Amino acid sequence: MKLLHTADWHIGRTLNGYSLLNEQKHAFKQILQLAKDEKVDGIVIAGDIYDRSIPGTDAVTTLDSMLREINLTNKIPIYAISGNHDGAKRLNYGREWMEFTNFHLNTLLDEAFTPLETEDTQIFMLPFFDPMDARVYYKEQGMDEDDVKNIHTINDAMELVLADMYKLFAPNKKHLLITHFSVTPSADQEIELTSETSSKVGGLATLTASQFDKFDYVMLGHIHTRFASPSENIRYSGSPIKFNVKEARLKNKGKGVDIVNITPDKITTEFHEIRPQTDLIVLEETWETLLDPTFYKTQPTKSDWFAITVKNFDRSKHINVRAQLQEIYGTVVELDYENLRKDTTAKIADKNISELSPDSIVEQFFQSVTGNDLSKEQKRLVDSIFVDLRKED
Ligand SMILES: [Mn+2]
Repeated sequence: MKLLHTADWHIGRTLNGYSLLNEQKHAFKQILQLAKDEKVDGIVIAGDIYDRSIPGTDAVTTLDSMLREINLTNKIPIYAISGNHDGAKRLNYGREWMEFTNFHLNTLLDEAFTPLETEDTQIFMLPFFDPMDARVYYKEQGMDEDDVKNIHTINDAMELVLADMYKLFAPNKKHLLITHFSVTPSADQEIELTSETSSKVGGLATLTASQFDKFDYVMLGHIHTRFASPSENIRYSGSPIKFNVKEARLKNKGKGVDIVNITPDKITTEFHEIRPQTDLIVLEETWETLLDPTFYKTQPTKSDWFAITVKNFDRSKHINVRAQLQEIYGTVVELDYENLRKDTTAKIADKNISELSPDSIVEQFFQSVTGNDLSKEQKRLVDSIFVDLRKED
């Protein structure tokens, strides 16, 4: 069995207000062509298909035509799960009838316990979920109330989920997992090349590779670079395109997808690069250099996008800085000046409230307003409110 592993498409994403749709379409064409050339048995999309839970109409029509082209025009099966950016319930729309064309889509925890079976392989598809989802699920499964309340972290939840999956393992078959989480090589290691998500916050705490070692191969989404892959058999494909300047800065930046070849004796991974249509070029130069023709004539001006930091710059002495740079370079998606309170912007960008679990938002809010931590009783109350809310969802 041969699968193409990709993740984190984030269709509908913008970069400082600039749409990335054309770039995403360009990457998609290469992914589809590769799938056809390699005659794969399926395309795995390991979560964060859309950039947001309520995607814009242009994002919806773009994704629709991509999936149609894979699955209807080219009859290639799709194995997709939702990530933390997707709206699980919305994305679930059409799930049952899409099965008829081998478009397999899991967005809810309870769907993860029915693996897809081929003659020699079981494919488990575990969408992103948080500890609260696990509480709701296990409560519905009739788990003891006290045990349900002991599910606090994603580690607690994952232990239960994986144990239940292992029970379903058919002997003599290969076992694959598709999922969307931060997974590190070992417990004391933190992932530096994170997605926009800090690996330490709330329900998004990291998992460790050893938890998954009963699987023959794990295809991950969530972290946008394949260099964060925790092991040879537990792999991030990374996103097909660069989404921000931080990513463009990374030296080992080639974006792409994996071709995973599963045979009875071994599983091999082959990386295939996806070339950008419009690359994102990061420049950190002085004003004099930036305006010097001998410098900018060596740059892909007017074709690629630029993120520019002007070094040693006294802004008060210049006007229309952006206009001047755009005149030379074309699209300047980000303009920054050296020594201008970089610390504060970094902090704000780190604390993306949508990445926190609901209970930790309440905890942090309470902490910042009162200066005190929630008491045990208060925590219990917050927990039960969220469990009840989730049931109503
Ligand atoms: Mn992502």
